[in-house]
Amino acid sequence: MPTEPDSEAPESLSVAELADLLLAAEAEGRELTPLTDRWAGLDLATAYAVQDAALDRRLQRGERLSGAKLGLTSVAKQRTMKVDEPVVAWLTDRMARPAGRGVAATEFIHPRVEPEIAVLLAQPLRGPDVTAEEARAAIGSVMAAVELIDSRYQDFRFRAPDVVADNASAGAYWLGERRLPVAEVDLARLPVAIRAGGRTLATATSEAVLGDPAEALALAANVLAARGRHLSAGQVVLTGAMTDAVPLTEHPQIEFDFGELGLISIESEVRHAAD
Ligand code: OOG
Ligand code: MG
Repeated sequence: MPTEPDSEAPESLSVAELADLLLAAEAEGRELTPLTDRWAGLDLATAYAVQDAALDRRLQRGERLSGAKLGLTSVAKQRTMKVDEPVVAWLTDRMARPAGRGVAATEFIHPRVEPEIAVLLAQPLRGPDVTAEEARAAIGSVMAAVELIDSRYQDFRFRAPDVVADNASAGAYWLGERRLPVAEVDLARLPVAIRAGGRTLATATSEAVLGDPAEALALAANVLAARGRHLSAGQVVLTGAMTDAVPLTEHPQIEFDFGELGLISIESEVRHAAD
């Protein structure tokens, strides 16, 4: 039976209004139902326009663009999230967290953390038609990273356009302190082990990321090119989770051991009202 669209139905919202809706949900820690539940016509191009409009708002309020992230570049993530295409989103300096500093779970709706390989670009990268080889040549150094994702949608339930509009669930990220020149690592064979409470929760290698994180980097440049954007030298790119994400609140401390790239330990703190 057809239902009357209510006054808040996304049909009646512009790209700018959808960006505001998602940013307000983030600021207020409020969950939304997927936009596509009410607006089946929301396509990827419109969703990327919403993502770009939200980035403009972030920059207007003083955040600085620090780079880009990929999402859903591993089979593990695609299966769990039930979205089988990689997506690209923006990172700002506000999301960057200093190494060794804990995180307050109460800052977020339902935070999950996941291991990633991060690259620091020495050269700009402009699509279309960037190959993995060209992408690798643009990398200066390689680092371990942990991303905290915090979908603004209830229960992390979304379709591809929803998650694109929501900046691919970006919440926060930590970079490992050890930076290795790209020539000194085997980019497609970097290991990670996740440990918590004396147990190993998961292990993987960077091959899980589209076969090679350089493929993910090339994909980012090519997806950005479709809307006239590119990656700049000095930017960081998170190439996508190597394993499923771990709910932050299930463990007071989660260790991500990246072998030669070092260890990132995430401690979650309970923040008190007076803080
Ligand atoms: C979407 C973001 C996925 C990744 O690394 O695969 C992502 C999500 O799972 O909420 O950041
Ligand atoms: Mg991620």
